[in-house]
Amino acid sequence: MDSTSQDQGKVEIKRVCCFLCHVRCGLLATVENGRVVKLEGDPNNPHNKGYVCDRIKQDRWKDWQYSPYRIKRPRKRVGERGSGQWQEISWDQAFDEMADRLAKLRDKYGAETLAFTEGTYRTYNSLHYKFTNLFGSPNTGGAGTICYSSDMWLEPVTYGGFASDKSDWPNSNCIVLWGRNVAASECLLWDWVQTNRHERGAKLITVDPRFSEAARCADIHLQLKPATDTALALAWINVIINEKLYDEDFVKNYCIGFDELKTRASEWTPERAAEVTWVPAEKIIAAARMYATTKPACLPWGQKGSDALGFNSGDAIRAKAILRSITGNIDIEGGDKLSPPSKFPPAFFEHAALPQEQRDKMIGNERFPGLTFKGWDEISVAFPGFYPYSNAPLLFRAMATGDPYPVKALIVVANNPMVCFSNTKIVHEALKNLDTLIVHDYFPNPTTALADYVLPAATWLERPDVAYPTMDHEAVTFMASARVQQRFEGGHDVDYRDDYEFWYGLASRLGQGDSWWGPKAEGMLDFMVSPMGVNFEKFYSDIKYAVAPSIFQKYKKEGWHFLTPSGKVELSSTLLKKMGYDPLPQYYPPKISAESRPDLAEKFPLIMITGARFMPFYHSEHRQPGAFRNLHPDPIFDIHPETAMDLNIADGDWCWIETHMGRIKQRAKTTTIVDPRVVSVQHDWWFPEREEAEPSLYGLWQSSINTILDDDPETLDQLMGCWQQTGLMCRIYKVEDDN
Ligand SMILES: Nc1nc2c(c(=O)[nH]1)N[C@H]1C(S)=C(S)[C@@H](COP(=O)(O)OP(=O)(O)OC[C@H]3O[C@@H](n4cnc5c(=O)[nH]c(N)nc54)[C@H](O)[C@@H]3O)O[C@H]1N2
Ligand SMILES: Nc1nc2c(c(=O)[nH]1)N[C@H]1C(S)=C(S)[C@@H](COP(=O)(O)OP(=O)(O)OC[C@H]3O[C@@H](n4cnc5c(=O)[nH]c(N)nc54)[C@H](O)[C@@H]3O)O[C@H]1N2
Ligand code: SF4
Ligand SMILES: [Mo]
Repeated sequence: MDSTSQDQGKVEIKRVCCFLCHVRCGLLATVENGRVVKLEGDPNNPHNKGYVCDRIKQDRWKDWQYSPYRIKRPRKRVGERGSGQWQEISWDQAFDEMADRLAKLRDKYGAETLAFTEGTYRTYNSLHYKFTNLFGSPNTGGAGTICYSSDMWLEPVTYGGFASDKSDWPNSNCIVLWGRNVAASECLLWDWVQTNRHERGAKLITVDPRFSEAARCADIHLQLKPATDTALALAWINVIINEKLYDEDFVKNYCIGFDELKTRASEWTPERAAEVTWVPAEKIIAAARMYATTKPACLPWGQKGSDALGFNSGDAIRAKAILRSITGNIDIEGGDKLSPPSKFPPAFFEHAALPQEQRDKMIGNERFPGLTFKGWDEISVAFPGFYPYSNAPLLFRAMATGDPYPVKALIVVANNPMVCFSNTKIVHEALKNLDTLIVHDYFPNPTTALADYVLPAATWLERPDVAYPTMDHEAVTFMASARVQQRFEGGHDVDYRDDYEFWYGLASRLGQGDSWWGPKAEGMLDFMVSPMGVNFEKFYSDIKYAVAPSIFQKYKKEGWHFLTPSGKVELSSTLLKKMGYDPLPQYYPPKISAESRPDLAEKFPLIMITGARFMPFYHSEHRQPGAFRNLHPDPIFDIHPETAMDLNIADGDWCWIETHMGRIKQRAKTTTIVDPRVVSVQHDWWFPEREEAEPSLYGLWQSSINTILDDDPETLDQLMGCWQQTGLMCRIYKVEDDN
């Protein structure tokens, strides 16, 4: 399946999975002489059925895959950290030196001195656990805390499995996009919504402070005040209970804690919620009725209306889980399917290899236990292959200060911490204070700029995979993805390695070799598909796609029970109570808001959303000059025309966006998609065309909103550790003097 020099002169069509976003469409690659010349949707792929978004359709991927900006060979820092002085070295030298440094640090400080961060699960996702567990460190952290993983933990707390990532979009009669705008974030899913609406007439409800692309197609759009989601959800629960719109049979037979829930929800009349959320009471009632009475309905996961809320994140996640439950939409066709416990073999994670005394050292264990080993141990029956996270804000503080112990080494794979985490100043201090920073990526970026070793990653066109979409409506879909692009282009001095080879290279030099599957990813993939009685090559040629059939209403089966402590859906959670937390959701204003910080309210009168997705960028990616950046040369924030007029700001003006942490600048776009009291600021901006060395770091400090967002532990969700990315406070003024 590899495209090698033997392929000279051949034109072939091969199947490959797109990893440009986590939807993961199946593609057909036209390969000429080992080089991909065309990508199009694979019509036989059961997941996307030929669909592709503009990133592929408009050939924009070519300016990414073939970008002259890519890292070509391993580099080692030779000057001061961040000085932009590098020496190119071989992979062997890099592996030898990195392994040597990590081993010495382990001897000096203990294995917990090594940390790892990840981002959007864009590669072989569990290998960092395997490596760090075998190394002896519990400190794997990343963006998951504010993306997905908190839901992956709190939903099982409620119903013993994860359901919001397996909503049955195509078969639902009512889809609720709550803090989700798949029209710009997961385009295939938007295609499912549109097809369903046009062919089956599904209703669409959107809950979004912006009048987003999805909102424009909605039957009911609730334009709420940012970060008041839990109040709104509690009011829906109030309406659904008071009007007896809940599924009485399901609640009676399969749930516990209904009376306590009823008491809590009674505090949240639509009128009270209207004051908090800005949404008129009649609209709250109409939406709650539509959701509860249109069967089946689904309420898929959304990052902004839950994980991004900071202090109130966990409550919002729980409130939505309760909505799915009391309406009886859990695990039914057209509702939110309950995933079975993960069947990934423990060999991918090696969690058992980490001794308890090391687990106990995980940073965040005490303060924000939800996502740490401690929290996962509580729900291990529901989720045996689990995803523990060190809390990132605490992890960076440990790197910066040595408290509670020195964290002196960091490995970063498929993540860009200098751009993606809040409070970049702390991240910067942290990375500057490391002994060893290792980054494996496609492109140089503000994080690689601070590294000791920068390793060039092979793209998903250059690596094989058994890929599975992270957002799907099927129980599980697997697809074979061939390595279609030749890695070593004739005449070009490049030496890319995929993520498996990266981990294996390090692991084998640190005595872990026997626990891995040999030097190439194919060994791991053979192991992965072996339960199907084939090797990877056979899987690619014969099986191609594997879809597990969905089994609905498992709870009706004799002897089956929800994988919660009580065996029922826990509307009031016995586990949260045992852990000392409120067993029911409650609304609290975010810690960074006029309500919580009256001292800042006058100075920072506008409410700020950050990071609403837009095409075709993906987080901090695609800023390199070329077919992506041409569409968005500059960072932009949305502001209502009346507010702009009050502030004497014209469309296109460069403006300062200031918070209590500092200021950045972006260009104003005047638009009525935001309320006059709200602005929406793009995230993750940096400028690959600018200087790499400090203090520039590719112009990072100019426009990246995360440089002026707070991650003070007091402001985080106190169980999950989520930091706040919306409902924030800022002021805006025109840049008059651009010095
Ligand atoms: N203010 C604000 N901040 C946010 C958000 C927000 O809404 N507002 N959103 C947050 C969310 S939800 C997330 S998930 C994070 C994401 O944050 P990040 O994970 O930092 O996301 P990316 O910028 O996509 O960075 C991924 C890096 O991985 C590299 N990469 C991609 N694929 C591979 C691969 O296969 N192998 C290797 N080795 N490298 C690869 C890319 O080149 C890129 O440099 O950002 C968060 N940050
Ligand atoms: N183009 C593009 N696509 C992406 C990404 C990307 O960076 N770019 N990132 C990927 C990743 S990692 C993720 S996690 C997903 C996220 O996917 P989504 O959750 O769909 O992404 P967002 O656009 O961040 O948020 C959705 C909507 O929430 C709204 N919103 C903002 N604040 C609030 C609030 O307080 N409450 C409510 N209810 N809504 C609010 C925003 O206005 C936005 O329209 O997107 C993925 N897809
Ligand atoms: S929607 Fe995502 S996975 Fe599908 S083609 Fe576009 S970028 Fe690739
Ligand atoms: Mo995310």
